[in-house]
Amino acid sequence: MLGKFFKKPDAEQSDRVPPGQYLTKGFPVLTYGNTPRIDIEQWQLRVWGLAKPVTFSLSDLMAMPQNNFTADFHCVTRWSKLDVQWTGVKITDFMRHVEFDPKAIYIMEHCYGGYTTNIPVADFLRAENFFAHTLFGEPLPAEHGGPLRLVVPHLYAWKSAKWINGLEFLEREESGFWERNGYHHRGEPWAEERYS
Ligand SMILES: Nc1nc2c(c(=O)[nH]1)N[C@H]1C(S)=C(S)[C@@H](COP(=O)(O)O)O[C@H]1N2
Ligand SMILES: [Mo]
Repeated sequence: MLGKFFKKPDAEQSDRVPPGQYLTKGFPVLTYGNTPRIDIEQWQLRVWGLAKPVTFSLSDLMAMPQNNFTADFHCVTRWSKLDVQWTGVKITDFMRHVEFDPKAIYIMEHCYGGYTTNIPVADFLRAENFFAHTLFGEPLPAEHGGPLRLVVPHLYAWKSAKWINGLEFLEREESGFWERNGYHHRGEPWAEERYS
């Protein structure tokens, strides 16, 4: 695991690297299955469940306030990448267009290709979360989730759904793909919430 691409954090960076993680300079691709083929014209992000149903196109997202973000990225398989630069839409701005029932406490994130992952509503609504369409100044490559992915910097990256196409608001916790397969139900890197 250690070697050319992975290194132990130096002192300056170590306070930014959660326990048991190693730094990588590259940006590995971690996908269960294949990169889905997506027609940008047909692309949709749909909201349903305990929320007023609404569908967004990519141009709807592009019409929302755009921001640059710098965020650290922590995969539960122990690689971390610091200072990833993204452009996109803050979840707090996006959520101005969504009305959900206060009884909803969990969200299932749905994706093109069938991947799912869950997140508590409170974790989803955090100010630092965003949808990204640009990575280091270039259109988000398909393998990293283009045209649009979610980024949730404070949780392990399996919560940062690539090719996201749905937010299902739920009254109770349901398991997504990795949660069903033994991963922790929340996934906080600083607490090493890796597996359940
Ligand atoms: N749709 C989808 N999203 C996904 C995944 C996936 O397999 N499918 N893998 C997750 C995992 S485990 C990680 S670490 C990150 C990896 O993102 P990257 O491939 O851009 O590095 O995406 C997350 N989002
Ligand atoms: Mo991951």
